[in-house]
Amino acid sequence: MEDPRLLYLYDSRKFAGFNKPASPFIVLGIPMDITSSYRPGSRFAPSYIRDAAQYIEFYSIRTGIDMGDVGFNDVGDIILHSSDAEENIRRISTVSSYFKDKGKILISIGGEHTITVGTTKGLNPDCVLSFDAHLDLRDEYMGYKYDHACVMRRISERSTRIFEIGTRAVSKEEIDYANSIGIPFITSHQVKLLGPREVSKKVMTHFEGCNKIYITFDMDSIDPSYAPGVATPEPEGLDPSTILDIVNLITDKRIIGFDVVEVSPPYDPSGITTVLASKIILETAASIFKSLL
Ligand SMILES: [Mn+2]
Repeated sequence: MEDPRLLYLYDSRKFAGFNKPASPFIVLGIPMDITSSYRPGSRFAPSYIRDAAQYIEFYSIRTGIDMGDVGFNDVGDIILHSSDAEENIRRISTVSSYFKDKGKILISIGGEHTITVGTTKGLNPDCVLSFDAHLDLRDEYMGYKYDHACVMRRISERSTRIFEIGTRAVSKEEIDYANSIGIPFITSHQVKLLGPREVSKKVMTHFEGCNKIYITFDMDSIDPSYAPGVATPEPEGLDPSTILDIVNLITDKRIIGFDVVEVSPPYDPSGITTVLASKIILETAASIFKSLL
């Protein structure tokens, strides 16, 4: 009998056209777009990113891995409620837990950043690495606890160990909270001064003893000159090569999943942000696959 958790899935176009059940990688679209405060449209990102992936090379020079051989198993999109964020987090968690039980590595394409509250609930990592311009550590935003500005706060409440990279847009309350419970963050400016090797060392030290690591890529961590089509653009961001270098240095067998969130295709008329999002998915998957060999 089919697992009832799969009832929340509906079929979609495939990531770069891949449909390879034997692949260790599941691709899951999560087009949730309810709490975006500035530039909505992330509900369209899963299909745009899947489409853009079709037109880039699958061979990763960084890792020597041909993702064309490894492939992806794209299982479609989650059926979401149009206004109930908490119900959606429950559904996202339910579907994610199914693929965790199958021993797969879950690649989720958002949607707004709030989806990460659901994927991490379902996958239950003990450590989370977040690339983001924002700390997302607000207790609530506009009176609401399940919001894209509160993502890492909700995750931190499960005693998950967190590390944030690319920080440059924060509130005093968030910095106080991060310091009080010990969430290290490296600003985009510090990343530039330190370089990928030193940054990755700090992450690995903080994640010592972790068994299951999850990575979330908020595309607004990247400078708007490279990634203009995001819900909340923030100047002075990271460059894509630096992010991928850091990922390549920290990736090992402990990675159980990652997501790419906050792309807003209506604000990405050139398509450059969706191409970059699909490139990040390909390169990160290649790094993870290499660590499994
Ligand atoms: Mn953000």
